[in-house]
Amino acid sequence: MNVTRERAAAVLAGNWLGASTVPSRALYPHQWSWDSAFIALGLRHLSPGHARRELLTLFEAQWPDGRVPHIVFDPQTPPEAYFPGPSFWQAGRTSGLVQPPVHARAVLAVHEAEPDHAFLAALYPKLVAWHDHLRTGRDAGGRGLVAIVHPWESGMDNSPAWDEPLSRVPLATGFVRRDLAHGDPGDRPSDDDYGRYVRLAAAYRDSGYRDFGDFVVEDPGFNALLADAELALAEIAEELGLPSGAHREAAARLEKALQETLWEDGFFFARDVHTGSLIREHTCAGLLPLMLPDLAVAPALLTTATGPRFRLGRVHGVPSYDLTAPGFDPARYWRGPSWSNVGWLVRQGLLHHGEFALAAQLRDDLVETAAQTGFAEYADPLTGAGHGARSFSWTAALTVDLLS
Ligand code: 9YW
Repeated sequence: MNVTRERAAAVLAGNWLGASTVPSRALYPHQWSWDSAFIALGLRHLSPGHARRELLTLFEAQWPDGRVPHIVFDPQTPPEAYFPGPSFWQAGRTSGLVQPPVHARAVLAVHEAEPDHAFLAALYPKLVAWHDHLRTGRDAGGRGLVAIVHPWESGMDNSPAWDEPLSRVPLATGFVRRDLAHGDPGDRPSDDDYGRYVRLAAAYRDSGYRDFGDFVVEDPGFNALLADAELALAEIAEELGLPSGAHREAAARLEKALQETLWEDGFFFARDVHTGSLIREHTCAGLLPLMLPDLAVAPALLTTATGPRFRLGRVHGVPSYDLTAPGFDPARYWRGPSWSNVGWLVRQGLLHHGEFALAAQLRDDLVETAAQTGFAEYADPLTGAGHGARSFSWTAALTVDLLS
């Protein structure tokens, strides 16, 4: 077996809790929603049974209203290991936010690695309920797009696109950040960001996890991933001998809404639902619609991806933020560094749009950067240097997938 693949497999084995995987032993010692989907994409090659368990464990924590929580807390882990923990969320053993819906794609991929009808049949209705929850409960703008109510829901916490809507949120005080015990403050969100995250999450919690609050945003990344997930759900339905038309129609509606309402000047921007305006920051979320095979504007989006803002193919991975923006920071979390999950998703998009050479180059770079950084959480796009946690689960899992 390839040495890098073996090392990646060892990272996953070390982060396995028994029925799910932690993103990182020290920094994120519980189960995270979209992490689990990416982790399952790697685990399926090593042990399909573990991959199925990972996803089944996550969906066992699904709420009756269909939402899949962004964190499922591990009861064995001491409460002080992570903030905000269960006592903050007051929602049993989960948080009340969500993360990008990449799960249907992961479920399908796990089934493809080792066909298991019972697994698909168990998860199909849960995935339908999850997507219905987003579609019916989150269309705050009435444009047929899902709105997120917290930066954590985007999976890209301190994206520069959130600065403006977040500036309306007052700062919370009187809490202790646990993340700084495990990371360089220069690699992490700022104290002000954290104060606003906590305030916003507390307000959402106090509304019974129902009301749209101060931060309501249509994110092109989240919506593109939901459209892709509907396409995956259509394939799952077909495998099960069920009608799939409604899923394909849902994907087409999302794609149309993305193009009609978030596309401008060669890019997909987020919309601040409170002001109705687009937030004109070029972040990697705006590249994720490349995942959609029928995307009419793909050639123009590829031009932006390979142009000066992202320099795809000429830097390491996919920068999380515009390389030409004054606020670009190669080390700070979602304000510049390249993340392997985004690289993996963009590579899928390149394959869908016939960019095979660029896809192969991206794949080689993702694998090499992961191996050289000890499977870092994120990397400097200009130098390839690792930042954040090491032995990070999705970096390892997606390396396994790219090498399989
Ligand atoms: C949080 C676990 C998560 C990822 C997110 C990343 C960060 C912090 O860590 O979020 O508390 O949710 O931004 O994408 O899922 O790895």
